[in-house]
Amino acid sequence: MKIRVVTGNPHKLLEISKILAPFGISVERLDVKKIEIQDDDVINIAKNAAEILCPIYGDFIVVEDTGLYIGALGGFPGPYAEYVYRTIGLKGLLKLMEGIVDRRAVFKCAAAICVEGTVHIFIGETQGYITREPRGNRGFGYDPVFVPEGETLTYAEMDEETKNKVSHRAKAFTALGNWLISKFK
Ligand code: ITT
Ligand code: NA
Repeated sequence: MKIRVVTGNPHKLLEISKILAPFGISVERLDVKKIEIQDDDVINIAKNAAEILCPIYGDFIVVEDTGLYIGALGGFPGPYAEYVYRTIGLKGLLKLMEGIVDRRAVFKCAAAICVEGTVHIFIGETQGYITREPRGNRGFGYDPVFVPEGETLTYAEMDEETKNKVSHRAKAFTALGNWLISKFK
């Protein structure tokens, strides 16, 4: 079985392909524009984009959207994580959080897949906290500043197998993989 993921982020694509490999599902990139509505919830963003693309590109395409919600900042940057990363960056975010003691945050990943003309959503959430300094050089995006609950290393300090066991994306795509396999076995 093969899925095609609508993303411009090669790191994401690689993670998804490693997460789905044990299910015997291969992953390719679908190089098309994903239309993102403005919404606080990544579920609605992924769902809406998939509903636009499914009638055009058909079954087994996947739209993934991820947000980072920081409690002490009222959920900021949430679905605007990409914009914040591109503008103020990790440095700016850490500056914004100077003096904040409660550093809890959650990564939320929504994966929307088209099957038999219908959009199905799978979500994965990982609680954790934002560090005071960036640590580690693996991964991408916010990985150097995010430590998942129960761990001591940032995502960027973990080897990829470990991140792919505990991450928001791992949870969403493991659920998607299980569902696909049970539906089409
Ligand atoms: P596509 O929309 O093309 O898939 P993107 O990188 O823009 O790629 P998102 O909007 O879903 O993806 O991601 C929002 C931001 O969160 C962006 O800056 C990512 O780098 C970051 N991000 C997403 N997943 C992450 C992860 O697992 N670890 C660290 N940062 C992540
Ligand atoms: Na996005």
